[in-house]
Amino acid sequence: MYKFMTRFARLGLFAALSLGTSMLAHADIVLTFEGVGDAIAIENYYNGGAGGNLGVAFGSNALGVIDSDAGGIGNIANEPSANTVMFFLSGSNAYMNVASGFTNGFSFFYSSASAASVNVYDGLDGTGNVLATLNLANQYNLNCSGDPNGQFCNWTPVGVTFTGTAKSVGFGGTANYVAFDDVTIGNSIPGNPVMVPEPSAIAIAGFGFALACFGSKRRKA
Ligand SMILES: [Ca+2]
Ligand SMILES: [Ca+2]
Ligand SMILES: [Ca+2]
Repeated sequence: MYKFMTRFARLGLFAALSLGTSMLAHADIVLTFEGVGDAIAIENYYNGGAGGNLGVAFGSNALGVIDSDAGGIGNIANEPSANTVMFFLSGSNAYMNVASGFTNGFSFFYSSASAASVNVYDGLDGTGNVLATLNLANQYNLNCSGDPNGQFCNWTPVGVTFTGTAKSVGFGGTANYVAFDDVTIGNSIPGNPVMVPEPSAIAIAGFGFALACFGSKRRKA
C-alpha cells in the first residue's frame, strides 16, 4: 500500500506538471468568422479590427460568408460555428499572415467541392519553406442535408503538426470550391476552446490529487 501510494503520487504530480506546462505553453486561436459579415473581406478583422488584436491578417480575397438561411449568400449548412464561414472567390492573394509567427499545429474544418491543398509556410505571403501541407477531399455534399438549405453541408476536421515557426498559410487553389470554418492556429485539432477543459483547472485538480496522495503517504509513514 505504501509503495502504491508513493508511485501514484508521483504519477499525479507528473501529470499535473506536464498538463500545466504543455497546455499552457501556447495559446490557441480559433477563428470562427462570426461577426465578419456577409461577402465582406476579412482582411484585418482579427488584426486590430472588431474581431480582436490577434495578429492574424487575411488577403483581400478571403471573405466572410453567412448562411443563406441566416440571411446571407452562403450555400452552406451545418457549419461548425454558425452562421459565418470563410470563402475565397479568387485564388491569388489568398494568404493568411501571422507576422509574429505560430508553432505546434494548424487545423480547420472544411467543406470542399474539389480536391485541394493548403500549405503552411515559414515566411509571410507564402514565401520561405513549406512546413506542412493539408490535403482536402471533394466531400462537400456527402451524407448530409441542408439546414434547411445549403449544398456545402459536410464538414471535415483536418490538422497538422509541424516543427519550426510558421508565418503564413496559403489557401490558393481553393478559390470558389472550399468553405472553411473554425480555423485554429497553434493546434492540430480544430475547435472551440470553450469545449476544451480549462488547463489551469486540470493542473490544479492534478496538483490537489498529488498533494492528497503525498499527504496520505505522510500520514501512513
Ligand atoms: Ca443553410
Ligand atoms: Ca447554418
Ligand atoms: Ca463560423
